[in-house]
Amino acid sequence: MKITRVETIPYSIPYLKPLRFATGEVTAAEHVLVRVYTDDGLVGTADAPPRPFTYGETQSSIRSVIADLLGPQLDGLSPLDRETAHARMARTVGNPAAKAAIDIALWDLIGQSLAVSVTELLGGYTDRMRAAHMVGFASPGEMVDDALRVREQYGITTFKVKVGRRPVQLDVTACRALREALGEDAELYIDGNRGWTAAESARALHQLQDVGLLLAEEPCPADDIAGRRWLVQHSTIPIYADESASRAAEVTREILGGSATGVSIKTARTGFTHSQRIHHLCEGLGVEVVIGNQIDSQIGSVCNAAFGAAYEATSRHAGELSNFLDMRDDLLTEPLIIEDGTVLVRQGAGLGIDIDEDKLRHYRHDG
Ligand code: MUC
Ligand code: MG
Repeated sequence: MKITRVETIPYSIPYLKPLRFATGEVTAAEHVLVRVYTDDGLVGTADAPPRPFTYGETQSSIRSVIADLLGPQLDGLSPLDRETAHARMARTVGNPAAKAAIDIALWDLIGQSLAVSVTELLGGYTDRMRAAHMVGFASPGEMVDDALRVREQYGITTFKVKVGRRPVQLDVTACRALREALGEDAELYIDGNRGWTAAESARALHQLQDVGLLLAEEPCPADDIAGRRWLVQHSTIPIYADESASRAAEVTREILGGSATGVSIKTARTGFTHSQRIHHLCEGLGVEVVIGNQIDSQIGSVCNAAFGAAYEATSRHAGELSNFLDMRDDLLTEPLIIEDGTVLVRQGAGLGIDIDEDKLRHYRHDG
């Protein structure tokens, strides 16, 4: 089986309500559907969500880099030639979502050709993931309503609360209100998207001590090196690296440099191949991991669940798998279901997904 072509389809699906956080907001899923075609008729599929505020990519940059550089480099390779594909793609720096989507589509092809799921290919640990829901900026009352609705409708009991870049007191009030409304059994953690300074983080974490947070993700910039190390040394709550550790080398740097105690893994930026390397690296370093969310569609969430379920370490914590619930629609023929706070891994070969072509025609905007 040889790769013949990579297609990129930009589409836009509005959100029911915007997701707001310290570095920006998302009001529509303006993603790129990536399809890798082969000479024997199989097609690998993936979704690339551009996040300019985190990695600098846009819908058009993802399309261009695939059309001009990454796509042609795959011509004639077998989907199994992943090391060659990655060595060639590595000649281009950056562009994590574009590269991750290609990688995911290759694994989808391998799974389809062998008639096994990606989870089985990767590690096959379990067939399910507990889901965590990300609660964006709003008034504390609205954030509580959002969490209670998600718990009631989907059985989710783990929540990541967005904080940072607004008055610390407002974030503290929101976290307290969530703990009070959700009770002691709910799991709560925060994500600052680099929105606080190290000192603000320390003050907020001190005030939040009785809220019982699992962890604090990217509270202040990892580039503020001394401040961040100081925070990690003094915090009683584990500090997780998200956007500061999006490559294996960054994971090593942040962990060995004392700037983080745990790592968020997101298939939307490291695909399956590099997510696997980060997982193994963290296992070797003795560092805990959590499956994060790049504000993914159902396709992206299927990928995160497929990866998370493959390993013991990634399935131990709830993974962030539910933010597609805020999208008005999606592209899968068979929607992703969250029940009792759990996502089941797709049974089909590869990713086990089919795209609804009518919906794609409706939401695509490439003329
Ligand atoms: C997250 O965990 O930070 C917000 C920005 C981004 O790149 O991903 C989201 C969620
Ligand atoms: Mg984050």
